[in-house]
Amino acid sequence: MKIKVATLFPEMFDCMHIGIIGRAIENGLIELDCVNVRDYSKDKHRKTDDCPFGGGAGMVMTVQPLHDCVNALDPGREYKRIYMSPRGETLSQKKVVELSKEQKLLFVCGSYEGVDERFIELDVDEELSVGDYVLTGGELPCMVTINAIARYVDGVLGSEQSVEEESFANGLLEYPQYTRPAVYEGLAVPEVLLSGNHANVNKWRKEKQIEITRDRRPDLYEKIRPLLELEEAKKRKRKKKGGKSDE
Ligand code: 4G4
Repeated sequence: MKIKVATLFPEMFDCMHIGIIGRAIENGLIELDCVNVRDYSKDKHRKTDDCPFGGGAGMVMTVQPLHDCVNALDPGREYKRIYMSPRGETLSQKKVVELSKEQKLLFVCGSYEGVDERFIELDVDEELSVGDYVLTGGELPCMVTINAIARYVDGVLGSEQSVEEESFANGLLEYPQYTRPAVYEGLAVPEVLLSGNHANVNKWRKEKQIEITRDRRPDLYEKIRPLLELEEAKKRKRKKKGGKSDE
């Protein structure tokens, strides 16, 4: 997957070369190219902002450097162009999976009070937000989005780590995890996890997922409830027929 980023702070993206995403870049699974919008300013002082028409506080990024930058990076309009903005569509796991299917993504990070609206009109395919809060720039939201997408690129996660089994894949929050030691400060790991009975382990984990989701995220629980009720009904039917349960 090819990813380009237009930003006034390309150095912020140095941290993308650490850890799992860093390894994916090293292995050529992801190509990340971060470019300074300022390099495209035609102003003699390399200015990239100006005061807003109509007045008001703060500065607005001017259209010329952004337009020239994006069209130098993607002259053939081959990239899906995404502008990080608090008024964009909220990023969800569904949206992450959708974006992970693209071959070419170009992110634009705004600073100050945002960008001249004509840039969005001319050069942006979609506006994307990482949540209902305001940051000083689009860089952190962009990195959050790239990180979430990269996990779905083939080969990025090790074979043991799977994106299928995790939280949100089945609409439920994660079950509690434990590792050695079996007792710490008097706190023991739940018995069933040491039993070696995989069917019982899976049953316990699913029950915990449901309990945690119901308690912490009633909104998610209500969405998944019809599915859970369907599963319960199927289980009852199987029991009646005397068939083998999968749990
Ligand atoms: C566009 C318009 C994204 C970009 C205004 C960007 C939060 C998010 C910015 C601004 C951002 C988000 C400066 C308010 C840059 N903040 N929620 N800031 N502001 O995804």
